[in-house]
Amino acid sequence: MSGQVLQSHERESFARDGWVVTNLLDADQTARLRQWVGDVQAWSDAGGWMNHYELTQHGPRRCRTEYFTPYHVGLQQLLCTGTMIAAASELLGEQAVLYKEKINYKLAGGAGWEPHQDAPAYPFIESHISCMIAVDDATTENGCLDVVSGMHHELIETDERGCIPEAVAATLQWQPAPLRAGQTMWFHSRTPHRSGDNRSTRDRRAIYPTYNAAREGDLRDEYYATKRAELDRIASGERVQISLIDDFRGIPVPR
Ligand SMILES: O=C(O)CCC(=O)C(=O)O
Repeated sequence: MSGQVLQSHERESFARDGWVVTNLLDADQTARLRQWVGDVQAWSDAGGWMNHYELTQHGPRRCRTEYFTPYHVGLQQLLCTGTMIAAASELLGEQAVLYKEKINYKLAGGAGWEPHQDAPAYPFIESHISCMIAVDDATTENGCLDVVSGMHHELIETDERGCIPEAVAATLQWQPAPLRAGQTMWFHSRTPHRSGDNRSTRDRRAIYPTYNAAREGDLRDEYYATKRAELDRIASGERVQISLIDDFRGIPVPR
């Protein structure tokens, strides 16, 4: 590893806490990122990408688009080449490859996420890391992530939804992690995290790429084939199911 993308204190923070906030995009790159996410937001449902919706107090809203890199060159290059993949490789300690990607829009009125670790949602890989690239400022009002430091060495027992049981979550030391647009927060697959609803009038869009160790193979197609089949199988209940665990609090849009 050349260690040239991240500074040593950033790598140390990640190793100690299981998460770290980095500044990898400058103002021009951040402006382009916002434009590109706006492009994807304007796509209809007719395409190979996957759009998901939730019912908010303002009506039905798109809550997520995933599997978009095959259809957007700018975002494909951002997530699969250059600084992002180099940083992921440095934190993993070996060459990384993109496993999956999503945009969580969390538009004004959008729902948050229950306390969870990501590892149980990604059954095919052992070594993986994710980041949140803030497209808009993420604040405590519009639903930034809350994280727990130093808990990334163990898998916490899950409840029936695949999330951290309420009684356990209540004992953890949660810390809000607000981000400015363009900042990137890296977090370990076992770092407990959760987020609040967007109680503000401002959208809180963010991109979340997940990378795995290339040594484990390029498992992206396998992941998405399983996910598409699983989401088709699950009849929507009281909440929108957009993950392989039931961590999203969004309300389904009536058909
Ligand atoms: O975007 C958020 O607020 C949280 C997202 C999250 O934890 C997830 O997608 O697993």
